[in-house]
Amino acid sequence: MGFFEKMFGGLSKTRRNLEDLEELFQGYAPDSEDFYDELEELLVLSDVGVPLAEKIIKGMRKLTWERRFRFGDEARAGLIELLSRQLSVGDTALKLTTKPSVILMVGVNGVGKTTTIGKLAARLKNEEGKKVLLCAGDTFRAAAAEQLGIWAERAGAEFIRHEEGSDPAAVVFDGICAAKARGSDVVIIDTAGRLHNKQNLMNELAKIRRVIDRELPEADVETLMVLDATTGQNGLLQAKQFLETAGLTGIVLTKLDGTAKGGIVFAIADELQLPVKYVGVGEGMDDLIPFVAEDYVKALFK
Ligand SMILES: Nc1nc2c(ncn2[C@@H]2O[C@H](COP(=O)(O)OP(=O)(O)OP(=O)(O)O)[C@@H](O)[C@H]2O)c(=O)[nH]1
Ligand SMILES: [Mg+2]
Repeated sequence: MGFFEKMFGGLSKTRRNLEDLEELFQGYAPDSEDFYDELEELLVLSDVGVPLAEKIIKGMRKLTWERRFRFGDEARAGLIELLSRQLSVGDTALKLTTKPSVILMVGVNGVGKTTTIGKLAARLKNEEGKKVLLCAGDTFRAAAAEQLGIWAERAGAEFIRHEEGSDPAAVVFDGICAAKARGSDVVIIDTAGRLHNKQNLMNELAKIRRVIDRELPEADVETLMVLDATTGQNGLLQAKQFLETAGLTGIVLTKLDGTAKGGIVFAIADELQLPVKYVGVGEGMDDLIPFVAEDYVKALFK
């Protein structure tokens, strides 16, 4: 199955939520206020957020006037264009040019960090021929390192862990040393799910970050925040905190398959000015898709 088909499948719940949109375009009249009201309502329903929905409506009015839309098809294409443009905020590709380079995976509890690392390791190895090392920076629970170890084996990646309760920054230090010694291309660091308002955990994250910067000052570092799409707008608040502490370079949006709130990507781009780099559409190894804005928007429509 191609990426577009997977994305299309993953967005089925959101698309169902937007079904009325098609009807709206069928009965389209450029000067109908109902059209704009209903469009705004649908956008809010799929978790675009009120401020951004209003902005999109404004943009839609402007485009309609500028291009003299008369038919539903024109308006539909205009909306797709507007929404795609909304998602252009930086590079969606991972920048991993140095050897080694680092991916630091952060986010609150249970959003899918460890699973995403497993999927990503498999992708980098199989698609790009990279030598990947997974580093168990989640020392909070022994089970966390075990879970990552299983993914390392599945993905054919190397694996570094310490005992439960040890200092995550020390594991990261070891992971980086091992990567240098073994000639790894990418070190992916798992971290404990931390609540953004737990100051000590956020400090721990900052410490990990300092170790990376000290040991690999020249390295490309991607700090990806994993966001659970089912949490919708709430996730945005979390992301803002992580942005301050960890200096994020992008977002991975997981569990799109389980939600009708796929509109959240627009709010992420708007409020965080960060690119979504991957989306998760299931629990399997292949269920991680590189994010392509235009495909995403097209998959929202039938
Ligand atoms: N449906 C679906 N489930 C997912 C996806 N990504 C992760 N999951 C599931 O979400 C659950 C939590 O995933 P983990 O990877 O353990 O999440 P985590 O962020 O590492 O959790 P903690 O380490 O406890 O903070 C697991 O059951 C995963 O299989 C996704 O894209 N779609
Ligand atoms: Mg985990």
